[in-house]
Amino acid sequence: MQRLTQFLKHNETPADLVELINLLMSACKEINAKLNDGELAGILGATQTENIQGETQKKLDVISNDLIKLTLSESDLVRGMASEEEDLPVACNPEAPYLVTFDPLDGSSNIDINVTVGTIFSVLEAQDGFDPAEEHAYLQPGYKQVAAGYVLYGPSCILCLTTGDGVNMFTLSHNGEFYLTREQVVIPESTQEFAINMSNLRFWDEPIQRYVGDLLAGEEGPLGKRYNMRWIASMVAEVHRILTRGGIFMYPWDSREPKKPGKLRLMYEGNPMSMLIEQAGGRSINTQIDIMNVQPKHIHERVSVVLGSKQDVETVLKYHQEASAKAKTAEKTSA
Ligand code: P6P
Repeated sequence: MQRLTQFLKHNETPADLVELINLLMSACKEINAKLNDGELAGILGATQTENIQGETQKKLDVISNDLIKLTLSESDLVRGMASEEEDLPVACNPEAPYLVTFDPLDGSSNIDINVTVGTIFSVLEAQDGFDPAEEHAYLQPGYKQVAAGYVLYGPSCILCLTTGDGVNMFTLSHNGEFYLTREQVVIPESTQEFAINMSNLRFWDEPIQRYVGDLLAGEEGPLGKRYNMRWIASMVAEVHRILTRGGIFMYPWDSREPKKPGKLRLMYEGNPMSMLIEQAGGRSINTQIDIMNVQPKHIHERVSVVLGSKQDVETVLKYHQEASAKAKTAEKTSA
């Protein structure tokens, strides 16, 4: 079995990127160990604080964030970092080559019920002339990422990684090494499994309501097949399922907070997951364009997400295009 570092070197990954990925993994292994201790470590439950997202922070959100922040800030590879749990970017080494954005513990509402959570990370090249303490340094579209991945803290601890040459998965062994367990992952073109939080149905835009209605119509409906549904409320787990057996995941805009394009964050959820999905042959859109083509305006900016098996995502895109065309025609008629 090939170890992570051996695999990356064999695939001619730049040496400093290999070192950065290993640094990130050292922090994630510590997070994994703390999660495994669960109640015994007395670190479950919520803090008294809220993050910039307006979410009450779990103790492990803060612990995971601090672990990654400490590990990266000591490195001469990281010029700065932006975290879901940090209001502002954190400047590190001004000469370093990389920027890192991350969600230290995605799905943390699942921790207290012992359900899968994960760390999501995205690596960008630092641009000279931009202060890494300012958010502008990070506002690069997703196609600029040099690496992206997640560490899934589930029944096993799995690193899913892309450095732009396909998607590979590595499982953590008791000896502390990540071993290659799935190489060049490919998502099936079409699926029979969808993931969306159905409790928001009445708040969705018409094209999403139409698409989900067609999914539920099954064999007799326009999509002509029966679908199954999953919702884990942990994006890392949903994406891992899609990379493993196909599917479509949706967290679209809804009218509960109409000024926000969606619930999920572009820089450290949408973009890294989109790079993985697209590198595995899937598609990832914000219902209008590919998420990795979105020009970020803020580090905590949100994005509508529809990702997974290419054919199914493109059906959602088609429904949105049809709705826009219909609205334009109606506008002309009423003018
Ligand atoms: P809801 C977790 O909080 C998260 O950011 C994603 O991991 C997950 O897909 C989504 O929110 C769940 O949201 O509204 O179903 O609780």
